[in-house]
Amino acid sequence: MISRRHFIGSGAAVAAGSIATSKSSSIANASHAEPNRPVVISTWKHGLAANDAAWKVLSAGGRALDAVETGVRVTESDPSVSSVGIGGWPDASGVVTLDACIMDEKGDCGSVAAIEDIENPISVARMVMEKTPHVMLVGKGAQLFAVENGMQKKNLLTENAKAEYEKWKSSHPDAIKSRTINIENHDTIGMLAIDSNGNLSGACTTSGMAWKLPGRVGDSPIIGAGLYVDNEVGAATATGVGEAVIRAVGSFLVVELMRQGNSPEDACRLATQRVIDKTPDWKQIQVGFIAIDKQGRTGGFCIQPGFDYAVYDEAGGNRMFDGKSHVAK
Ligand code: SD4
Repeated sequence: MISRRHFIGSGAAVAAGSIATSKSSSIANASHAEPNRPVVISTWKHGLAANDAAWKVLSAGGRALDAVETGVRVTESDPSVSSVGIGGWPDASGVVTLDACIMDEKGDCGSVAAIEDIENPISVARMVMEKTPHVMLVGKGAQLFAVENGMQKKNLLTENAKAEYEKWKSSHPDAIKSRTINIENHDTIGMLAIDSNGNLSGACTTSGMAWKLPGRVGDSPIIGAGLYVDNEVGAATATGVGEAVIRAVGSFLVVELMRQGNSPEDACRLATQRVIDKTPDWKQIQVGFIAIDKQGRTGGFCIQPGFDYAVYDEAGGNRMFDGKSHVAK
């Protein structure tokens, strides 16, 4: 099955060297003599509401780490978002499993994967980072850790998500047996922020690909793939088909490209080009990155048109940008 955003049908016009630009991100990318701070950037339209919450923290002089956790919790707790937290579409057996990770200015990080019945996995990821000697907890252990640290278990499968699942299941009765991964549109939230002290942090949280094989984990909780922060250089996060992002160690790659002197947008463009080069069926998938650098410049780039992201800073307020894409609109 082809998804609306991450998988496309055949016949997409490939722009040989041409780039689709429906709206310029030049405001956010204008080079500043003085660093632009604070700034928050996040993936997709649900990023606007998440940015609003993050901005409250940042504009009060708060830490980027608190801003990104606060921001993405809004999306996790919104049952109308079918790709993150409560309301997320389940796996092929009808179970909602969530993945999330967080990384701060010190290079500390925490992550949870395939966690069930916990609405805000980003806060569990933060507790893994702050309260354990580990980076990543998965499945039952992650859930137990969350409950022991005061989080409530809750049914995350909303009536709407259940109805979508039943619709899908009735048209794919052998989906698990045949080990076919049928992937629908899923829009992870990745958020990056720089605070007024110039410190960077990032968070990424998702219910992963809808109808995934039980046990499947994508890029979103993998440090370096779904998210990476280096306080000397910048930060990046990914959305789209996680398998392709993991293979390219995508977010780490974006940060390394910025370290080599590329702007955030150029780094995202070069990293999505790398994904294309390494993915034989790249015309069928969507991958997008967003990035922020130490100067507070932001940018994004994707393979297919249709990816957008939200940026909030003092000069421009909270607004959307269309991600430039390798494939023309
Ligand atoms: C995954 N990267 O699980 C996630 C899905 C996603 O926007 O980003 N959707 O592969």
